[in-house]
Amino acid sequence: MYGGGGIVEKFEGLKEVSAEDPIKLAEFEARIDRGEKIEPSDWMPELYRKQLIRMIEQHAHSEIIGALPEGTWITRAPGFKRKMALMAKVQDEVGHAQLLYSAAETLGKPREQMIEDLITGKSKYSNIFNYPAFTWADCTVISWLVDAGAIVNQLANSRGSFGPYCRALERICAEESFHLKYGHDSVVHLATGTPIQREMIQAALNRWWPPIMHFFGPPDKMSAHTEVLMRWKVKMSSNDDCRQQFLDMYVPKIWELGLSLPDPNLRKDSESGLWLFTEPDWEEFKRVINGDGPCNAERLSVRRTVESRGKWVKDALKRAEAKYVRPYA
Ligand code: FAQ
Repeated sequence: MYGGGGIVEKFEGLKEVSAEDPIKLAEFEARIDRGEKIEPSDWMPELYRKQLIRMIEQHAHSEIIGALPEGTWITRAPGFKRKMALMAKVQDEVGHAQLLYSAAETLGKPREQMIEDLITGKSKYSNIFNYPAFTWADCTVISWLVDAGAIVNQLANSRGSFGPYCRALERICAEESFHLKYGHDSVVHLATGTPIQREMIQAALNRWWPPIMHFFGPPDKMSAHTEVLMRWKVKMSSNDDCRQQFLDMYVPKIWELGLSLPDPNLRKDSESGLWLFTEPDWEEFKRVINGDGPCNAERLSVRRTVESRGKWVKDALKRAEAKYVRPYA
């Protein structure tokens, strides 16, 4: 389907590394090999800095944009307990963005610039949040399976090399595990409920499965950045490995609930131990991550509105001389 072509041009950045001081580079790589953490004030190759900024920034954007599909369900969540839990979850996601923006800032890119790059469409964020959550069941699938996918990726990377990112990920994973339990409970409730509830959760799974398969990124052979990110232990597990781990952990749980997945070829190969599946539509993935998914325009427009409405707060906070204000009344 994709005939060996890449999602982006194959990454040429490793050439840049040869311009670095070879002694410092060797020391840096030896530290990484020994499993030491690299801190913001330590020497690092420019490419390591650039790659980390790209990845952590995209991750931060994914968290605030990721709060939107579920956020729209807070007012419509079925019952007080679900509403409370969903509200807490959405707040957590926004908190994760704060942690991640702070981690990316330690590498020298100001937060204002990151937000600007998000709302002007220059920076990417996760494909998955460009799809609509039509029903409450869509919302529960996000809470369970998108959080599950996020944990697979982030637990691995929390053991990586860059201190601030790893520390942020450790905290994020702890919170995501609460989201996962909440999401699982919500899905089980629907899957063991009335025929209409079962139908609703099945339809949601059918809708979300293709973007979930895309979520882990393109296959390793098409991935532009995996090689360098794994060499420097930023990524601790490749896209294919994360996808396999997710399938291994969650497909049996989905099937146990009597639900099906919209891929007739999905099965575990007994010889290799690997999951076999129909190749996802990587052309669709490419369109979505480049701005042309069902909800990209809406998601960015919400963020632009929020930025312009909240500007007066930011401006006020920046005015050190306005420490004391006279109340109007
Ligand atoms: N979506 O060479 P690779 C969450 C891009 S957090 C969009 O393989 P890499 C929490 C990639 O950027 C979810 N773009 O890239 C939550 C690159 O484009 P570029 C986010 C994608 O970096 C739950 C190009 O394709 N998680 O869900 C995607 O080695 C529920 C080539 O790809 C993170 O960000 C994608 N899925 O591997 C919140 C974790 N995949 O930059 C609310 C940190 C690839 O050259 C509710 N990030 N691309 O223009 C990572 O682990 C990695 O960056 C990957 C991609 C694995 C996402």
